This record gives sequence, C-alpha cells and structure tokens, in this order.
Amino acid sequence: MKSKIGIIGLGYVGIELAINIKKKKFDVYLFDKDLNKINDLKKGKSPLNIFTNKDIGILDRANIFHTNQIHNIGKCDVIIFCLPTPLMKNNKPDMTFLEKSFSSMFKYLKKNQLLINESTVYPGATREIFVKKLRKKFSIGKNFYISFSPERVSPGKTYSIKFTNVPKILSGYSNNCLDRAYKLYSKIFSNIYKSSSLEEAEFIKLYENTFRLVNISLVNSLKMLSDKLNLKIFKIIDGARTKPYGFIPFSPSPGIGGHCIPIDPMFLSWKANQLNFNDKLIKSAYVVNQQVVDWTIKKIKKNINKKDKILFLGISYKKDVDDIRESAALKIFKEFKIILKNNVDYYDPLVSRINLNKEIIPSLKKLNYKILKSYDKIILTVDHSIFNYNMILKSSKVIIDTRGIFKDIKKSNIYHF
Ligand code: SAJ
Repeated sequence: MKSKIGIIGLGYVGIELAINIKKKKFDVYLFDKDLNKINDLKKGKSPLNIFTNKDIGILDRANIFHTNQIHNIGKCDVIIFCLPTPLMKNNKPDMTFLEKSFSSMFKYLKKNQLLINESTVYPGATREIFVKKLRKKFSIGKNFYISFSPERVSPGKTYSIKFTNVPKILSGYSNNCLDRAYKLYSKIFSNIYKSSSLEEAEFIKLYENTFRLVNISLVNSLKMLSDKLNLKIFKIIDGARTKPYGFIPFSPSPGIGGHCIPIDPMFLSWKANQLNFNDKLIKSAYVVNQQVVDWTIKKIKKNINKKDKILFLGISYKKDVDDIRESAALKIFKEFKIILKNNVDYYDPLVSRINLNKEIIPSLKKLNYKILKSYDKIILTVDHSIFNYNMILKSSKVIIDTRGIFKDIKKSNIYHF
C-alpha cells in the first residue's frame, strides 16, 4: 500500500519536496495556511515564480488542504514540516510556526506515523518542540518516529545539480526513527548522509549557512576597506581566485537578504549565548552585512544630485529569485524613495509590485533604450540573468553597479561599489 505523505508548508521547500515525492508515485497531502496559495494550487496555478504551472501539474489537487482541515493529517503515514523559522526582533529564533502547526495537529496524530522536520532550527529544537510533546502520547521509536532532515533547496536554481541529487542530511531520534526516515528518503534522494543525532544534523545545516554569512561578510568588509585604498574589490577577487586551492570566491554585494543567510547563523549565535559561549564571529559578520547596506546608501548619495531621476534594476534579495525578504536592494530603494519621492522607480521582472508602508509601488513594466535614457542614474542592485546588460550599458547615462556586472568595463559613467 502506497505511503501517504503529508507536507506542512507550501513554500519553495514544501512544493519542491511535494513535486519530487509525487514523482516517486507517493500520495501527497499538502497543507498551508495561505488560502490564496491553496486556491492557486487547486486551480493548477503555481503560487511561486520559481515553479511553472507545468511543474506543479503533477500535484494531486484533491489533496490540497487549508490548515483548518488539519484533521486530514490523520490519513498520512509521514508528516514533513517545511515551515518558516524566522528571527524575532531581538534576534531570538522564532519557532512559533512549527509550534502552532504541531499543536493544531497533535490530537489527530496516529500510531506508527513518521514526523520529519525540514525547517531550519537551532540545535536541540526538534527535541524541544516535537519530542517533548510526543512522549506524552507515544513511545517514540516504537510506535511513533521522528527525524530531522534540513532542507537544501537552492532558490533561483543557482546550480545545475538536480534537487534530488543534492546529498540529504538525515537524522533520527533513535535508530528505528532514522531507519524509517531512510526508507522513505532513499526512494527520493540519490545520496543520503546519515547524521548521528538530531542535534548534529541541526548544527550541520547552520554551519553551511554560517559559512556563507561569514564569507559574504568578509568580502563585503574587504570591499569597503579596499575602497578606502582606491582599489577595486572585483579585481582583487579576480586575482585571489587564481589560487587553485584554499580559496573560495564570494561576490561583494549591497548586503545580504533572503530568509536563510541573514537568519540561520543567528540561531547558532543565540544558542551559543544560551550556553555562555560568547560568539563574536557570527555577530560581527551579521553586523558587517547590515553596515554594507548603509555604506552603499552613503556611496550612492555621494554620486547623485537631489534632482536626479533614478532607476533601480532589481529589488529582490538575490539573482533570479522573486523573494524580497530581507532584500538589501529593497532597503536601499526605500531610502531613496523617501529622499527623491517620485523621482525614483524600480524595474524587476520577478517582483511586479512592492508594498512600501501601505503604498503599492509597481515595477516598471518594461525596460528599453528610451526608458533607460530617461533616467539620470541607473542603479544595478540585483544581477538578474533576464536583464539585457548590453542595452543597459549602451543606453544608460550613468550606471552605479553594486554587483560587479560591468567590473571589466572602464567607462567614466560607470561607478562600482
Ligand atoms: N550573496 C552575496 N555574495 C555571494 C553570495 C550571495 O552577497 O557571494 C548574497 C545574495 O545576493 C543574497 C544573500 O547573500 O542576498 C544570500 O544568498 P545565497 O546565495 O546564500 O542564497 P540563499 O539565501 O537563497 O541561500 C540558500 C541556502 N540554501 C539553503 O539553505 C538550503 C544556501 O545554503 C545556499 O548555499 C544558497 O541558497 C545557494 O547557494 O543557492
């Protein structure tokens, strides 16, 4: 009998997982609290730019539920959590999405179900959030199973590697739990890495993203330092990357965004403080990535006039994604919207509109020679692949390039920082 797989949370992780589990002929039961998303999916319409309607066509529209129908979770053999785990204002991990969702389904949980948490959490969270409660109703490892397996979806499909070929970290509360999870995930993922504990797997995930935060912060910090020496950071990176070992290049940026890199490492920093381990490195990296946004704003201000008409190219948090969470480009755009009011616009084909303090600001509908020429300054904040960089180069009066797209072009009307 085919296992029924329940997926809680239909974001870029949950939908990616659902598509790939469905491809392996399992029944999927999908749950989300966003009614618009549910209605889109039921109509066969992708709710996220990164999936086409064809991609989601495989999903069984009958088994898509709003979380007010969570009692259907009782029909599932496996329950996979793919919910957001943001930070609270005080940089404390916010586990409420997981906690609320788990509480709402708890009374419908059945014997022999397997619960897999894919949401990024601090070390110990899976045990605290799920195990503690489950113990009251089940004997974990005997008649209920629990696993942690961090998501490794790369939004914007930055790499060619197929989702199911990305090695999957897998851990279990007990060996039985690990075996149960392995039985399912080995049918979906080609390469499973069995971790020795829930906490180790939680830590592995955070290490991966802390590695990025620290290195992106490093390159942005060196960008600001090299600028004081009138050196070009992109040329410095070009030189350093000739080293065939012991160096991994990262790209300078106007700051980091997204809901992984600015967030996940702070779970580690928070946990460190809980354990009286005074983390300095992660905190400093976090601060640098806030500083570089302000630094970029200051540099732009120095290179524009009050009457300038300005166009921002790109508003999302990174190349080829439509997500604006924590976007540095958006933070910078907001600043200039306040200063220059109607003299500033943005064009981002992946983000049709933004809500700025209740004011809906639409993206320009298109970009052409005439439109580019009509602006005094063009600020390149996100390096989307879809942009016609030749046209931008030829048609813009002045380009402020914060992504190094034009790093090799020496023209007096191009500023790099
Ligand atoms: N960024 C830089 N310089 C870089 C790389 C990124 O400034 O060299 C900026 C981006 O513009 C963005 C932010 O950092 O604003 C985060 O970028 P990211 O490439 O790390 O992308 P994310 O946030 O989508 O991270 C996700 C993570 N995936 C998971 O957590 C499963 C991360 O581990 C992946 O490495 C990353 O995708 C990826 O490589 O696509």
